[in-house]
Parts: sequence; structure tokens; C-alpha cells
Amino acid sequence: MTTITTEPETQPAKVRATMRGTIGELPVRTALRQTVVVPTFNERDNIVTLLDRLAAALPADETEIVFVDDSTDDTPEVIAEAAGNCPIAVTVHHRENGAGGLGGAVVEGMRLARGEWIVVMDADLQHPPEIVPDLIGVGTRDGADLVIGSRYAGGGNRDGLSGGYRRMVSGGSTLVTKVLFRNSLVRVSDPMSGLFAIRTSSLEVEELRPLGYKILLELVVRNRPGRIVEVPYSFRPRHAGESKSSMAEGVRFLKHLGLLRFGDQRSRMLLFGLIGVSGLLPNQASLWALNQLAGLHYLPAAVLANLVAVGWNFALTDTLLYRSRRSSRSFRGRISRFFLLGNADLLLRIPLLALLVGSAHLGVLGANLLTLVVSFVARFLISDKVIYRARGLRPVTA
Ligand SMILES: Nc1nc2c(ncn2[C@@H]2O[C@H](COP(=O)(O)OP(=O)(O)O)[C@@H](O)[C@H]2O)c(=O)[nH]1
Ligand SMILES: [Mg+2]
Repeated sequence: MTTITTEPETQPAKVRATMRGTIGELPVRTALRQTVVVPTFNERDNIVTLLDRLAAALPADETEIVFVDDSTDDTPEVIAEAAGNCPIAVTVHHRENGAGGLGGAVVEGMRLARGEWIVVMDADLQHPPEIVPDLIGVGTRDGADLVIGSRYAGGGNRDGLSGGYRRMVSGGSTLVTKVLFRNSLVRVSDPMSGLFAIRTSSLEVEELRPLGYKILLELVVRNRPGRIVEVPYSFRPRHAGESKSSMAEGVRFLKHLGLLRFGDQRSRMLLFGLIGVSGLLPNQASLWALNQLAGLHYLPAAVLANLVAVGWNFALTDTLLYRSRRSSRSFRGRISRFFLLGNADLLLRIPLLALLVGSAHLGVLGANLLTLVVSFVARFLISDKVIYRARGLRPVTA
């Protein structure tokens, strides 16, 4: 990891490439009002404009800018060069491993920040740099701990969200998040915002375990800042380059929501359940195809359909749920145990079904549902405790 620091022209200009540990040697500034933390991933064509606009908006002697960079292009070099012309002190912290993605980068930047306020904003100018003094001004005036730049508060808008699809995903995830975290988010209209200012004294960086993009949500739920206020702003289209958010980011977001809301094991159980329910589809479809189309007797057809569903469940469980625990066993070890369990399930369910219907006189459908629930809990516990037994510390991370 490399940190390059440029001090403004008013001081002897210097650009240093140092190991991260030496950051403490930087000249100690007193009364640094704000640190702007900017995560960057291949943003070379946005840097000059971003720094120009930040420099025009903020007093140089009260400000520092910290870039935390995971780029694979020459963004850090572009920043170091542009920093020479910027009156504000600029630090670039380049990470080789990109740990924790965007959220990890922001937390890293918060650790390095020395200002009284920390402002987090994107590099692509979707967040107008001119809003930074407003965020801090409002925060100071209202005695707030957290000031959120909001696209949804009165006067804000999200015109910069490209296309109906992005707008739908953004609106939908905001709604789900607001419902899941009603209490923490009563005063927050835009929990997905990537633009916010936090008072450093109310920040507890060590509490944060971000997963992917939604660092603000992590901050609100885990740090529980006292007073939260919002400043509306207009979300602009990206200035240059491409968005890095992706399908994988969406899956990570769902995982993050589960972890924040339900904790480790319960959120795994939830996802395990969702995967199990999704398995009904291939099960029914193959039963229908084998029985109705191919004319196979319904009993062997049901057994084969069960196999298809177990295969489907295995693929999803292994890739989505336990990706980080796969190293605990070989592929053959995992798939064979999973299939064994999936079919042992039939051995449990059939006699249980007979018992419930024959002796307890339950209706077939109700009894069947009950056997599915019993088997689900049993299978989850066996998967969680035996097949994917956690070795070492925290089990679920992306
Ligand atoms: N350091 C770092 N920055 C990232 C990473 N992914 C995205 N970013 C930055 O986070 C900001 C928001 O990303 P962007 O791709 O614009 O997301 P979008 O606005 O949701 O399309 C930009 O400044 C990106 O350069 C990452 O893995 N590491
Ligand atoms: Mg963007």
C-alpha cells in the first residue's frame, strides 16, 4: 500500500510516496475543519475537475482531501500530479488488495482523516463539490452529528440516475431499507446516499464492518449518530468514465441488509430459506416435464425432480451463501454431502408425512408443509454446523 501526499503551494511543495505507516509523520495541522474522503476506482478523467471544483468551494487552510484508491489504471498518478496544482492538501492512499471494496475504502479514508468533519463523496461528480460547505454549515448550525446529502428530500432530485432500470433499483432498495430499518431511518429519506458529512467526534470507525457500497446505512445502524439532518441536492450524471456498480454489488447489498438487520446466523437462515423456496420452481418444472411430457411414473419422476432441485439449491448455496467458507472442504466433499442431505430429506419426510396424515389425521397439504418446515430447519442446522462449519473468525463476508 502506498500513500502519496502533496502539501499545498503555500508550504514547501512535496510529493512523497511512503508506506502507509508513516502517515503520522505528516505535518500536524491544527483546526482542520474538514476532510473530504473520496473513494476512487479508475476515475482518472474526473480528478482534475473534481479538485478544481473542491478548491473553488473550500478554504484551503481548513481542508484536506483524502483519496482512497483501488484503481487498476493510473488514477493515483493523475491525482498526485493534479494535487501539485491544488491549494488544498491532498493525500492518495492506494490499496493493492482493495479490501472491502468501496465501503472498505471509505472506512480506510475515515481512519486517515484529521478534520473535525469527514465528508464522503464520489469522484465522478455525481455529487456536486459545491455542496460540501452547505453540509458542514447546516451540521454546525443544527448541532448535528450526521448530515446526509439527499436526493429525496424537498428540493433534491435524482435526475443523474441513468435509465429507468437504475431508478427502479434505487427506489426499490431505498424502500426495502426504510421498511427494514424503520426506527434508525425515521429522519433519513435517502439511506442509499453516498454523500454525507459525519462529525468525527461521533464516529466509531472500529464498529463499522461495511460490505460493498452502502456505507451510510452501516454508519447509521451501527454508530447510531445522535442528530441527523439532511440537505437536498441534485444528483448529476456521471462526468466521465463508467459506473462500477454491478449485479454482484446488488447481491452484496442484500447480504449487507441481512447482516445488519438479522445478524449472522439468522440472515444465513433467511437466505438458505429463500434458496430453498426458489428450488420449488425447478422441482415442479422437472416433475411436470418428466411426468407429463416424458410419461414417467410420478414416483420416480418425483425422486428425479428432487435431485434437480437439490442440484439447484447446491449451486446457489455454494456460490451465494457460503462462498467464503468453500475452502473448508473440496468441491466433491461439499457436493456429495449436500446431495446426501437433500435425499436423506426424503427419508425423513415420507415417514413423517405418513405419520402426520395416518395417525394425526392432518390434511395432506398441511402435513406436507409441516414436513418441509421440519426438514428445512434440520437441513439448515446440518449445513451450517457440519458441511460448512466455520473455521476461524467471522464467517460471512463477501
Ligand atoms: N476505492 C474504491 N472506490 C470505488 C470502488 N468501487 C467504486 N468506487 C468509487 O465509488 C464511487 C461510486 O462508484 P460508481 O461506480 O460511480 O457507482 P454508482 O454511482 O452507483 O454508479 C466512485 O468514486 C468510484 O470510483 C472500489 O472498489 N474501491
Ligand atoms: Mg457514480
